[in-house]
Amino acid sequence: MQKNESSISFLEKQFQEKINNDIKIEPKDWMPEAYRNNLIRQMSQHAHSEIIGMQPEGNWVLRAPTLRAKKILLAKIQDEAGHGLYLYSATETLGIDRKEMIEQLQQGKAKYSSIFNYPTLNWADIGAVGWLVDGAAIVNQTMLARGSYGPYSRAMLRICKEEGFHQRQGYEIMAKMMAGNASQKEMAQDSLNRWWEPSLMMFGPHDSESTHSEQSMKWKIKVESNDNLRQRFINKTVDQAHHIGLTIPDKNLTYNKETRNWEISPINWEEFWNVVKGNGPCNRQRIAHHTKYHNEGQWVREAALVFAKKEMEIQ
Ligand code: BYC
Repeated sequence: MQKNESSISFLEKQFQEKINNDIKIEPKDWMPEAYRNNLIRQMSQHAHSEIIGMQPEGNWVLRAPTLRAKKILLAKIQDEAGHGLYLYSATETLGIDRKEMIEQLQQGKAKYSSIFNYPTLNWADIGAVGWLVDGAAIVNQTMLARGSYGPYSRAMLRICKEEGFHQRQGYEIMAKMMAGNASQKEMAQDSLNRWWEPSLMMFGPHDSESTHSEQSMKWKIKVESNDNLRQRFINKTVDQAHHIGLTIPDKNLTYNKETRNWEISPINWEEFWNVVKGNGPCNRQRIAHHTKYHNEGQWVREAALVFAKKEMEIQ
């Protein structure tokens, strides 16, 4: 027993040294169970966010204003599905099955990003999702690409490249509307008013309230804090908004010349936790929709398995 404990502490020490020296942890390497479980939690949440995130955008495919806009939106949503697939595969390398992850999502045991519980009410919202939601995701994921777990960090590299296009297509929609007539401008501003604060919440609670940050940063599952990333996003986005004539919906927004940061009003954390706990405007709708279409796709999964089995028999 004693020997076992000392060999585990030796392995833990070696593991931490690898992390401190920026050597990636790979699936077959030894890792503490808590590291594995923390990664499964975060990566599966991330995968679910990509998949659930297709719903608010899918709502506008049939109503996109031009064929060009429809083609771009379809390609973007398809990219999000791809991100979900890379992330489910990367999470499976930790020893959990995709079926189990999906059950956890549908039973409310696994989370997905709070942002996808808000509705897309008009075309400007598609601009706001690309500009703000993908914009926030890039800031967060560029950091995650430097994380310690090999398959997760490598998935982030490709995902970030694709998110770059997504962010620009969203900003293009907003810029076009801001160059349009009065009602188009009003629609774009109204959309920013509704999506601004929820997009700031994507980065999670303040560092002082974040349960996982301390351990996750020690293990380099995250390499920057929630508040740092949120501030970086605010600084980038405020300038982008002003550039096209949008007003950030915060009467206390001020530029601090010393810190070179845009400072904002306190965030409504009560709303955030309410949404995270399942009581946002669309939480129930999102899970019901996922469950319905997942069940309807059962025959496709069965057919794919039979096909794969037959192919193996032929070889
Ligand atoms: N929403 O200790 P903390 C996309 C939870 S999709 C819900 O700071 P952590 C796109 C947190 O899970 C890409 N829950 O947590 C797709 C924890 O609860 P549990 C979306 C949140 O993990 C389609 C508790 O609060 N990006 O771009 O250290 C169309 C305490 O938090 C949220 C990702 O998924 C939230 N916003 O840090 C368009 C990024 N925030 O788990 C676009 C991957 C916190 O103990 N995730 N919670 O029950 C992360 O980077 C980290 O998990 C977070 C939070 C920074 C979000």
